[in-house]
Amino acid sequence: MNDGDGALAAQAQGRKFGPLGTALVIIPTYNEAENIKSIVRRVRQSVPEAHVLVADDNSPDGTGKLADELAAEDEQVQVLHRKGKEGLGAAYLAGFHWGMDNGYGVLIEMDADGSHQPEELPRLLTALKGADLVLGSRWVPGGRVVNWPKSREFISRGGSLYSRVALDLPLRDITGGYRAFRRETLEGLGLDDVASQGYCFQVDLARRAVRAGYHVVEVPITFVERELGDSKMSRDILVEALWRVTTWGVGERIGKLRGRANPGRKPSQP
Ligand SMILES: Nc1nc2c(ncn2[C@@H]2O[C@H](COP(=O)(O)OP(=O)(O)OP(=O)(O)O)[C@@H](O)[C@H]2O)c(=O)[nH]1
Ligand SMILES: [Mg+2]
Repeated sequence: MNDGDGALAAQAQGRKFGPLGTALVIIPTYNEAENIKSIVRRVRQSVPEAHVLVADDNSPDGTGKLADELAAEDEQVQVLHRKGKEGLGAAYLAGFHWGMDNGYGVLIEMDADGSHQPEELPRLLTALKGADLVLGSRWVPGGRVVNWPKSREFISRGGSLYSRVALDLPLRDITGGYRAFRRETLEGLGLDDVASQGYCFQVDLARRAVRAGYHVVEVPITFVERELGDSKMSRDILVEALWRVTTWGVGERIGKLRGRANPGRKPSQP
């Protein structure tokens, strides 16, 4: 939601948010050799106090080796080598667990391809001081995309709109992947049963955060289309998102109807 409106914002009023703790910027990579060095350098410059974790799925183009070189010369950069390509969702889950096991207070999601500008990280972190989860948002006032073909914008806007309506979520950019979580928020989302892989991984986490009653704030970002390397977006990822979002939406509506028929019954958890 936009900061300041809606039920959750009202609920958050008067709530005290604890200090943030050290931030870990998690960058999942698959064949990002052309991008990895510049993105990590930009993160380190933009938020020098934050640490970086590159979660690489054994990229055939040697991204993991380049990340090791960065880690060797900078103790605030770490690399999580995974055995093979398992999708964005699995890489983030592994990164979240690594970060929580190692005591980080803030876990940030960011793409390697430059679409998420590291220079906007300080704004996300400032917003997180008064929130449980901050979404970098292309579709709130002030947010925008640069160099995207109309077809891509249509798919992205449509995906968010469909998720908003099907799942009744008070959010504008539900598929975006530039986000900052407090660790306590992640701990409350029930990550162990998240099975989503691609875009719907992002929808799934946003849905869980809203259902759990967390204060979710959208901060406008400028999303820049990748200039180097190849997109991993595929038809399968879109079909997975459409299928899962529809299934969740239908499931939740059936749950509500059952709840109305049996008022004593506890609503199911996300
Ligand atoms: N570890 C890991 N990272 C992945 C995987 N698939 C995608 N990524 C990374 O996730 C981020 C987002 O992927 P992109 O291909 O840029 O997807 P996108 O931003 O939706 O698509 P474009 O706008 O076309 O770039 C990038 O940093 C990718 O390298 C995967 O299976 N494993
Ligand atoms: Mg991208």
